[in-house]
Amino acid sequence: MARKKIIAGNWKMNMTPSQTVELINTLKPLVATEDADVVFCVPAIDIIPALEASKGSNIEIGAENMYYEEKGAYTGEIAPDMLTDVGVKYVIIGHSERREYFAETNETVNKKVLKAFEHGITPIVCCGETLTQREQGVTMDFIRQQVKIAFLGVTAEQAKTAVIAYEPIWAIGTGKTATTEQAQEVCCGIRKCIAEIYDEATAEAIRIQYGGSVNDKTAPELFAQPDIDGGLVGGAALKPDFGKIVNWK
Ligand code: G2H
Repeated sequence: MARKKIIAGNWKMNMTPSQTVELINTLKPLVATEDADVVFCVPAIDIIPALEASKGSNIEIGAENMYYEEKGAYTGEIAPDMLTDVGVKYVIIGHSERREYFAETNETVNKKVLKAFEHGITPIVCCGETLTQREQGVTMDFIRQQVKIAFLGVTAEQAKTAVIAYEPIWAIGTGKTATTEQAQEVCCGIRKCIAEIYDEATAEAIRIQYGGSVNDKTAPELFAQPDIDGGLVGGAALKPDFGKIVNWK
């Protein structure tokens, strides 16, 4: 069965709650489609206004992060059932900015992925290499390690529903998109890695996004690749052009 595309916005640390309502009202008619799942991953404080504003539309709301414990003395963190209680369906896990600025590791990513599945939240698991790693020819070794650790203890049935976002760090917010060939090659490599961990059926089912300076010009070619099932979009998800990205065909 053909995989349905999934196009997600990663708002990062942008948009106040009132700006959230305004932006969703603007984007709602522009992102309407039945061809793709459309997810807006927003800052924690924007989740409730985003859910309210997106009612009656095809937009699903996701979080940008989540903690791997149920509750307790973890000042500043968001628990999984806080997300599910209000209707959050997706959570970005292990974005390179979380890894770089907030000391997330492959091990904490794995704990969060397991916890998300335990609560029925679909994780969007991020991976991607630095420029140095690419130049040294170790891109796939590095990403395979990220993916293998992220999915430790995850069942094949769970993995089939997961989303992986391949985001080369050198392409994030830099305006440098990976070439279509580079993005397809790595997404194909990730799918092979999933086949090795699980089986062909799981590899065929899992959705793999490309992320890193995606815009309405680059999206059509990227999303037409056989192993690229959509995108994780940062800067361009905050503009009306996101509608063109979602309706890329
Ligand atoms: C990569 C991406 C969204 P941008 O981080 O996750 O952001 O499209 O701004 O590079």
